[in-house]
Amino acid sequence: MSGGGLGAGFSYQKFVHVALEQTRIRTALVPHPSQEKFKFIKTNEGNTVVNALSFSAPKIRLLRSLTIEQKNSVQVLDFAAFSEPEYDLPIFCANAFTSPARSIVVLDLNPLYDTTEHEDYREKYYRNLMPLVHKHSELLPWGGKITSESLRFFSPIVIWTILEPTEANHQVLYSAFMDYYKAWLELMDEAVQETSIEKIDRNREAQHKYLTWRAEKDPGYPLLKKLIGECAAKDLVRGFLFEGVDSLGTKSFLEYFPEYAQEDGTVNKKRSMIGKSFESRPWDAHGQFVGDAGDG
Ligand code: BLA
Repeated sequence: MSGGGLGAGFSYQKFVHVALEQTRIRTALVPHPSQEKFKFIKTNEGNTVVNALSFSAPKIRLLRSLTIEQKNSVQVLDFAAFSEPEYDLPIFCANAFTSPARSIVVLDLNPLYDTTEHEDYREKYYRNLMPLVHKHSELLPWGGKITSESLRFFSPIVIWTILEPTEANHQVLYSAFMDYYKAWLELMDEAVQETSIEKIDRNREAQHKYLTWRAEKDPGYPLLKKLIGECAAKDLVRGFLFEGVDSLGTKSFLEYFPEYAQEDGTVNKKRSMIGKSFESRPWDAHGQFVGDAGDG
């Protein structure tokens, strides 16, 4: 590859740096045990720098960030925050994959509970956040058809977009990222500890289900495999990115998502059983799910 495209030189390090600064204003971060284990990640490609950071804090079970930088080429951000099961807080999720051709972005406060099924959960967290998506969706428009299964992990304020990797778009994304992250920190600050064991168990299982999904089906996995090898990529996914998948619960992927079962009992490697859909944003301005209006 020659020179690289416009924009592929922009780094996501600043996003992480400022987000951690904002977090430290509100709470005390301590290194998460996974940080030491994944401090040095060796890649198969000399021009690639991988940075992995993880912390916990009161109320926050895991705050972790992974960036991948290839000079003038691919830039990756995977930043997420998971609360302790005593809270039903949404999961902060910022994923960006930038190549010289385009940036693929998901930015959301992923709901712990499906917001179409659980109206109370939608009201509790998203009603007041709808202005965020109104503010940012003009410059960060819906990215078109998407793996249908992903929708249940998205909230009505999700930013799913595909951008040209320009400096201007990098700034737009930075601004949305900070707004969304500050909104999450605000929710975290206000969150009140649940005392009912039943509700805590339910939160833990919901988080485990989410981790189980992403540890198995995340679209970043093939690239990680190519960069660091299959074994190391598996370790990174289960022990760092989606840490908790092996400790928060005991249910298997197929117990949560039986539609992926094959006749021989193994998990279907396809990312989607239903295929892609949702040509346009499937929520209205109030956060009500309207589905795939175009396809009827
Ligand atoms: C593509 N990444 C995508 C797509 C989505 C996401 C929606 C578009 C393809 C699709 O519809 O599936 C991201 N999907 C998510 C997220 C959730 C989800 C965040 O369900 C959360 C619930 N992306 C990364 C990382 C890498 C990466 C860390 O986040 C690389 C290390 C790469 N994402 C990547 C690549 C593509 C992609 C290469 C395009 C190829 C493809 O579509 O498979």
